[in-house]
Amino acid sequence: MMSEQALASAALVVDDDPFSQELLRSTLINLGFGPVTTSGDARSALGSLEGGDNVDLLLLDLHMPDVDGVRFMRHLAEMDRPQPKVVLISGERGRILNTAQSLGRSLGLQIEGALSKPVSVDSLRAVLMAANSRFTTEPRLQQSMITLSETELKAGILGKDSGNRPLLQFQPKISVRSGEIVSVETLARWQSREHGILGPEAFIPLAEQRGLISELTNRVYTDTIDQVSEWLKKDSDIKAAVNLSINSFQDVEFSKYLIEVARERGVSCQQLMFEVAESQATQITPDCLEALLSLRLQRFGLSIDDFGTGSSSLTHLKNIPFTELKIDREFVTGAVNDAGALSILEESINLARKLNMEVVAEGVETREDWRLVEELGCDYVQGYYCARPMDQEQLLVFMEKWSGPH
Ligand code: G
Ligand code: MN
Repeated sequence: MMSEQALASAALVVDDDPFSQELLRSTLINLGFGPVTTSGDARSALGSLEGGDNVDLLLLDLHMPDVDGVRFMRHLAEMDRPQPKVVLISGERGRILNTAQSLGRSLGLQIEGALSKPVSVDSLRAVLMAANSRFTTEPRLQQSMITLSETELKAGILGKDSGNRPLLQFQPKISVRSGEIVSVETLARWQSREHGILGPEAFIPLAEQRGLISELTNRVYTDTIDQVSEWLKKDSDIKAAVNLSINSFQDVEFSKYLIEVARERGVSCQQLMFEVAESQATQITPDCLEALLSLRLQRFGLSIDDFGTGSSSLTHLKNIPFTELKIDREFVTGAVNDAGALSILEESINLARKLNMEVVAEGVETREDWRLVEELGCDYVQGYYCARPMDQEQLLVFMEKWSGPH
């Protein structure tokens, strides 16, 4: 039996098949859950969730006659209540389950995994254990509904309030061949007096809406360069990558600004890299392309981020001077046991090779993940197995201690 206090305890099974309902219920009880309720009727299950029934874990069948699992997820996401963790269940295998998982996550639900019927105690335990270790070991950012106010955002960006301000975290990128730290990705967070450290969803969309995104980007960029320049003074030539929105390049002056700031601060452009999400690759206009090209000519690195989640075509990729491809963690974490993810991972690596780009695997969480991406020929690894995002002081300690993966 798994330790109860570490796991969610109240569970709800929503499945129209009474036999499967009963099987799932006894499996959950076996795993130490309780109370476990079951429902064969999606509408009434939604009603009781809406009514405030306490549910920590929801097992949801994707195929039900009245409201199918996908519509169920949509209703659930719209509810103004604490969300249960969700495990999807289906008679289907592979792709449908994967697509449903991605869809659920894009709706903002906490989808912990997806299982094919018949669900065994072992498979359910594995999904819940993975979820559990993620939840207990990761000091989760507040992924809640918390959003800053416009006043807080402005004051913070302008540096008027030291307890409420943008904050940089860094996640090391490690060379698979040498095991060395070659660079870091800069991740924007928000230090809030009231709520602690907030993730990007709490302030990036707001900054975009209110026209403050370029101030924020500029702040992140200059802080990153200052950081790189400090490392250089300590004889460590670690590179840094900054995430950019393709929208920033609508302003033709933006790339000039990026070049100028690096020059002013005496940091060589080769030390810096920009990451653009693959989902934005289709929005690259001739103006953006020109900007990217001029950055490339200055020898900044250009990376295509979250690869596999967007819908860029080979033509898009071929025409843009990317130097690096970062495979989204969806296709890396646990890929050994997921045929769909594995084939996307392999294909992405082949594509990067053909286009002469270096490849980074994101979301390497275990030794097994590392071994797989090493075997498949990835150049770099980023992920919890080596290092979580950390602040500048923690990074210095990490750089001292790091002696390769074990
Ligand atoms: O979209 P982008 O790849 O820039 O996202 C980076 C985010 O991924 C960071 O917020 C970071 O916390 C998270 N992250 C980094 N490594 C891992 C990992 O190994 N597993 C998981 N689940 N998340 C990770
Ligand atoms: Mn990134």
